[in-house]
This record gives sequence, C-alpha cells and structure tokens, in this order.
Amino acid sequence: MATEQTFSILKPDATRRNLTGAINAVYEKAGLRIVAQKRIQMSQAMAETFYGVHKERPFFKDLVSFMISGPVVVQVLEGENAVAHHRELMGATNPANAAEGTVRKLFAESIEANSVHGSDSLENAAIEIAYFFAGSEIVG
Ligand code: RTP
Ligand code: MG
Repeated sequence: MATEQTFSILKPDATRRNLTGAINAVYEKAGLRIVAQKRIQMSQAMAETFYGVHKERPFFKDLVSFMISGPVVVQVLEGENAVAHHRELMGATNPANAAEGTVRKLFAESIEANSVHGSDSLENAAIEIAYFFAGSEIVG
C-alpha cells in the first residue's frame, strides 16, 4: 500500500457542536496524520465551486447554504491508503446507514449535516487539496 494524502472537511455542524477534537481523535487513533489544517468561513462561491459536481442535484442549494452556515475546518490527512481509509472511518453519507464506530454514526445529525467530507478518489484529493492549500501549508 502506498502513502497517500486526502482532503477532509469538518463541516459546520461539527464546528458548531465543538466536535473538531473528537473527530480528529478518531482520525489520529486510526493512524491518519493531520499534515495541514485551518479553520475558514467558506464563501458561497467557494462552496458552489467545491460541490460543482452536484449542481444539478435537488439537494445542491441546501447543501451550499449548509456549508456556509458556519466555519469549517479543512485538512489534509496523510497515511497508508488514506483516501479509502478515511472514507471507511467517515461511514456512509446517511448516518442512518453508517457502521458502528464511524464518525458519521457517532456524530452526524442528518444526511446533509453529516459532520465530515472526504475525497472520493486520489485524483479528486489532489484537486481538492490544491483548491484550499498552498504547498507550503502542508507539512508532513
Ligand atoms: P462528501 O462528499 O461530503 O464527503 O460526502 P459523500 O461523498 O458521502 O456524499 P456525496 O454524495 O458526495 O454528497 C455530498 C454531500 O451532500 C449532502 N447530501 N445531502 N439531502 C440529501 O439527500 C443529500 N445527499 C447528500 C451531504 O452533506 C453529503 O455529504
Ligand atoms: Mg462526495
């Protein structure tokens, strides 16, 4: 297995409930290293661009409103097989379907306010990381 970097967001429902440390503890206990991290307020334009792939979906407008409803923490996580490993730790999109012990099972409020984002491929991880971080901000 190769060492990979993936892109992660702790969403507004997580920052609002002061859960950033609890979620980071899940990631760190599982061996993912947080090699970049910052707390930001996404603009509407940023959220629309970031979720552009979903722009024809019925939930797009609500999703963008949710993502700008409060601060988010954007991160780069590094580890063996990090993209798939992180998705496994996150659990299913809908917390009702998420496995025991996953971040979404533990913390998500709903299918929309589901606490975390993670890149779904190595290719998208590189695109998403570059959208939020300068190379100099990532320190392995
Ligand atoms: P993410 O992109 O946030 O890591 O989550 P994901 O791959 O598990 O889910 P995706 O299908 O990419 O959807 C992106 C985000 O949109 C919201 N969503 N709402 N109301 C709905 O039916 C619905 N479906 C998806 C969630 O916040 C989801 O994470
Ligand atoms: Mg997705």
